[in-house]
Amino acid sequence: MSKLRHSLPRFICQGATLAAMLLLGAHLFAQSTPLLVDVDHRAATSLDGPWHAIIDPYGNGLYNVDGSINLHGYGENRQPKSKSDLVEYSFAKSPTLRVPGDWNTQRKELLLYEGVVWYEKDFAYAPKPHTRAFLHIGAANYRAYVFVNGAKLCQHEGGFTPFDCDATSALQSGNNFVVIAVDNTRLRDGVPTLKTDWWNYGGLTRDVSLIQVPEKYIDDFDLHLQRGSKTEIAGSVHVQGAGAGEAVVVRIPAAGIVQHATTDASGRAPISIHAPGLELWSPDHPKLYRVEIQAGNDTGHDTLTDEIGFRTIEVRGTEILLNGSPIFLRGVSIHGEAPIRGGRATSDQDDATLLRWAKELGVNFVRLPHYPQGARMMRLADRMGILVWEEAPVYWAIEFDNPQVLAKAQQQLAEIIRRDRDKASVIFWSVANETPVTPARNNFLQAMIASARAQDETRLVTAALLSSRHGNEIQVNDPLGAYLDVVSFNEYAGWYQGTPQEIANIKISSIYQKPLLLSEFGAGAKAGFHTDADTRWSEEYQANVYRQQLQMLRGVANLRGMCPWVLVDFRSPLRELPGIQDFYNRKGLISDQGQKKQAYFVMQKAYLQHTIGNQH
Ligand code: GCB
Repeated sequence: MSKLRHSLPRFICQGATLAAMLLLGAHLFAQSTPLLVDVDHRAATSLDGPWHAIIDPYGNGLYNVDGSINLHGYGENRQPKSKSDLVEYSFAKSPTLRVPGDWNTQRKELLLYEGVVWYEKDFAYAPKPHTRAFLHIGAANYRAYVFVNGAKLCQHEGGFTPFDCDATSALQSGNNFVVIAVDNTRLRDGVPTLKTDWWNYGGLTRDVSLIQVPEKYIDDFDLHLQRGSKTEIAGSVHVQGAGAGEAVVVRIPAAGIVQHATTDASGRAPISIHAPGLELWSPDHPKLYRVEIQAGNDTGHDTLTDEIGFRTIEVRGTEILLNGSPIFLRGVSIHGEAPIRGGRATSDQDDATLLRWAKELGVNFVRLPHYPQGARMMRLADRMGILVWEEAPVYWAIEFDNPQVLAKAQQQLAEIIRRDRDKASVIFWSVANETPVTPARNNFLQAMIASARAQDETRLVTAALLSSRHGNEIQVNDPLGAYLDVVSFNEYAGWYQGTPQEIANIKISSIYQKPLLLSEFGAGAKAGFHTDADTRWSEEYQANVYRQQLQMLRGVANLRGMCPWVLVDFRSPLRELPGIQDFYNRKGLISDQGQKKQAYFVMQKAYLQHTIGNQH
C-alpha cells in the first residue's frame, strides 16, 4: 500500500440504495446540455487561437457573494459608455492565452493557479435561415460558464468531456463575442475530487468551434457490429427536431451498402444492416470505412460522414476475444500530457508522438487513465490500430454517498460514450480507478456499470481495482469484480510494497473466473541516474522491478493483458522530492523530455519477443 493509498478517507454508506441512486442519477443527467457527435467531421468555424484572458482569483466577475452566478459580471464584456463610466475590467486590454491549451504552462505565474480565468474572443457570423448554431467546447477544466454577446447560454461541469451550447438566439449578423469563464477550483463533491496524482491543468484545453446545422439535424448515432456477429450492423440514428417519418439513409460505399430507415416519434431511426464480407478492424488491419449518414430529403437534409471500423469484442470464460479470437493486451498507460513541451496534450502531433512511442514499445493496447483524453487520440488510435481503454474520472475516494456526485460521474461517462462510440479502437469503458471498498462505493459503481451497459451494449466494462496483499499473496477479491467483464487490478510490488528481490516469491490470484488485466505496476526512476539496482530512483532499480514483475506475471493464470505505469513521466503536485521528482511522477518508461529509460527496453523486449502474454 502506498502512502497515498493509506490516506484515502473511509466512507460510511448513508443508506443510499442502488435503485435510488440509479433513478436520481438518470434524472439529474436528463437536465444536462445537448451534445453533438462526430463533430470533427462537421463543417465548423474554428475559434481556436488567442483569446483575451482575465485572471480572476476571487471569482469577482463570476460569483455573487452568496456563490450564485452573477449574470451581469465580466460575462457582459462591458465597455465604458462615457468617460465617467466605471468599468473595472477590460478584455480588450488584457493579454491573450492560446486555445486550446491549459493556462498553467502558458504563463509562469499560472503554473499552480487554481481559480477562475475568463476568456473572450470576437468573431464574425452570418446567420443562415433555418439553421441552428452551436458553440462546441472540446473540454474546459473544470467548470465553465458560457456567454455570447453578453447573455449567459449554458454551463458545464466536468473537465474532460465536450459540450455544446445552443447559441442560435444569441448570435447576430456581423460581429459577435463569446466569453467563457473557466474555474478549475477543486471540489470535494467534484469528479474527480480534491486529490489526484496529476496536474489540475485549467482552461479551454481542447478545440472550440462554432457549428451550424439545419433545423433538423443528426445529433447522435451508433453503428456497430452486433456482439458475436461479423455480418450484422446494428444501431440507430437520432434526428433532433424530427418526429416520426423522417427519412434516414446510411451508406457505406466501399461495402456497397445503402440502407434506408425512418425515424420513430422520438426522432430515432433503428438501423439494421446485413453486411457480409466486411473487412474487420484489428490492430493488424485497422480498416476504416467511410460511412455517410443522411437525414431528411431533397428540400432539406443534414449529412454527416465518419470513418468507422467494424470489429467485435467479447469475453468468453477467461478469454478476451477480438473478432472471435483470443487476444493478449500488450498495453501501456498514457497520461494526456504533451511530450517534451509539457502541459495538456492538445494537438495531433502531441498524440502522434505518444502513440508512436507506445507502438515502438510493442503495444497493441493503451490504457488512457484517469479521465477522458481528446477525441483526436481515439481517431489516431483507430488509424494506427491500437486498442484503447477509456476511463471516467472516478478516482480514489470521491463522495460515493452523494447522489449528486453520482449524477456528475454518470454525466461524464455518458458524454464520453456518446463521443467515442464510433471509434473501433475503444474496447473498454473503465468506471473507476483504485476506489476503496465500501457499501456506498459498491452501489455507486454498480450504477456506473449499469449506465455504461445501457448506453453501449457492445464494449467491455472494467475498473482498475485495488488488490489486497497478505505476505506473498496478492489476491484480487474486490466484490465489484462480480459485475465487470474484465477484472483489472493495480499492484506495486517492488515499489510501494517490498523490494524488487521479493517479487519473485509473490503469487497473484483472483477469486473470479474472468479475464484478469494488470492495469498498473511500475517503479520510479530519474532518467540518466545510473547506479546499482538497489538504489531507489535509479534506472537500474526501475529496470529490475520490471524484470522481476515480468518473471512473476508469466505465472499468473488468466492474465489477459497488462499496462505498465506509465509511458511518460507526468506532472503531479504530489511528487515533490527535489532533484528527483520536482513535481513529476517519475514512473515513466520515458522521461518528460523523451529520454528512454532502461525499463523501456526491458518492457520492449518482452513485448516484441512475445515472452509475456502466452499463457492461453
Ligand atoms: C496509482 C494510481 C496512479 C498513480 C500511481 C503512482 O495507483 O492509479 O494514478 O499515479 O499509482 O504512481 O503511485
